[in-house]
Amino acid sequence: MTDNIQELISAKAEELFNLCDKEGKGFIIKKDMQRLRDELDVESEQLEDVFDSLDIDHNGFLTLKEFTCKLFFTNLS
Ligand SMILES: [Ca+2]
Repeated sequence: MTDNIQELISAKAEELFNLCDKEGKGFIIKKDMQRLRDELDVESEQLEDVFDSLDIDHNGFLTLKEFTCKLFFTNLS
């Protein structure tokens, strides 16, 4: 299921990132990520899992680079 979410996010990474980062901070936190719940019709826990898997340096912030970088590698595997 998490894989499906990552595919969805991958397909429109930048659009979804901007949806989370409404304030234009340049990064998103877990709370911002919850804005995707309605958009992707997924559970809050699943979004947290995706967040954790994308947050490569585990600092609690997701930059657009992290958002798209990891997805790039996910697509390759
Ligand atoms: Ca990070």
